[in-house]
This record gives sequence, structure tokens and C-alpha cells, in this order.
Amino acid sequence: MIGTLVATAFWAMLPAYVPNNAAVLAGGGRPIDGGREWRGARLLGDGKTWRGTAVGTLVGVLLALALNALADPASAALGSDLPTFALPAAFALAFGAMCGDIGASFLKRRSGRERGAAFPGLDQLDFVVGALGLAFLVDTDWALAVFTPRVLAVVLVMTPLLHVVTNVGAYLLGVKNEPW
Ligand code: CTP
Ligand code: K
Ligand code: MG
Repeated sequence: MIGTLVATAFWAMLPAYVPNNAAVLAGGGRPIDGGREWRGARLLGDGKTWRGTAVGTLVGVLLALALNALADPASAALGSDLPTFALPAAFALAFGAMCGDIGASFLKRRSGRERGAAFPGLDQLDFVVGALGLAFLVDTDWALAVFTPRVLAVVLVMTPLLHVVTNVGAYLLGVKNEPW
């Protein structure tokens, strides 16, 4: 029962989990804020780029389409129906995750944190808020059906744990500058 819930939550959130990691690998180039400052600090900072955002979103959408192709055999193996992703939902999860992360950078700069500084709590959940927020806005019926209160509870517990593990891993592999 709890195993099925965890598998469902992980599956449903994968198109939101992968974009930030793809952005780390693809990042670079022109920052979204174009170097602009606001109230004495960068609007977003050099860590939020057009390329990272675009590639992250694209990778998340493509992953959702790949999951759609695997949904039947995966559901059979699990013994429970896993959700598929219509294009608006896929886009909302992926782009929403990137927007949540960008919003967090805006808040970090406003609170005097330099690029790369940690903001415990926000770092682990910004993309969840962005992804779920946009998904509920764009495809409300789908989001309500997939993210039941129990699935949501699993997402809120599981995501920070996964975030810590993947970021420490990426840091140890040398692909990320900080372990958060
Ligand atoms: N990245 C990007 N575009 C994004 C998000 C991330 O290019 N929209 C890339 C950047 O190279 C960034 C790296 O991924 O440096 C790590 O992402 P993150 O930890 O979110 O950014 P930080 O550099 O730590 O910046 P901030 O303090 O603003 O979070
Ligand atoms: K971040
Ligand atoms: Mg960072």
C-alpha cells in the first residue's frame, strides 16, 4: 500500500524532478535577468539562464512522454494504475518546476544570499510548489485525480529526501558546485 503510494508519487513527479538536474548539466549562457539588479542585488543571478530553463523544461516534457509509453507495462508490474501525462500537464510540471526554482532565486537575492547560497527548506521544495501549482492551474481535473491528499503527503516527505541525495551525489560527481 505505502509502496504503491510512493511509486505513484515518484512516477507523477518525475517530469518535475528531472528539469532542475538537466538545467545543472545544460546551464550557462545568458542569464534570464540579463545582469539587471534590483534594490542593490541581482534580480535572479547568473545561476538562472535561458538555456538551462529551456533544456530543463524540454527534458521534463520528453520524459513525461516516455513515461506515457511505459505506463501500461509499469502499471501491470505495480498492480496499480500509474498516471499518464497529457501535454499541458507534462509542460506544467516541467516548466513549473523551473519557475519555482527561479522564484526561489529571486527570494534568495532579496534576502542577501549570493548565487549558490543555501536556503534550507526553500531549496528542497521550491520546484514542488512551482510544478504542482502550475499543474493544478493548467489541468485541474488531472491534478486533482493524480495528487490525492495521500499522494501529496508522500510527495512532501519524499521530495526533500530525494533532493538531498541527488544534490550530494551531483556534488560528489563534480557536476554541481554545492551539495544542495
Ligand atoms: N541552471 C540554469 N538555469 C536554471 C537553473 C539552473 O542554467 N533555470 C544551472 C546554472 O548553471 C546553475 C546550476 O544549474 O548554476 C545550479 O542550479 P541552482 O543550484 O538552482 O543555481 P545556483 O547557481 O545555486 O543559484 P541560486 O543561488 O540562484 O539558486
Ligand atoms: K536551486
Ligand atoms: Mg544552488
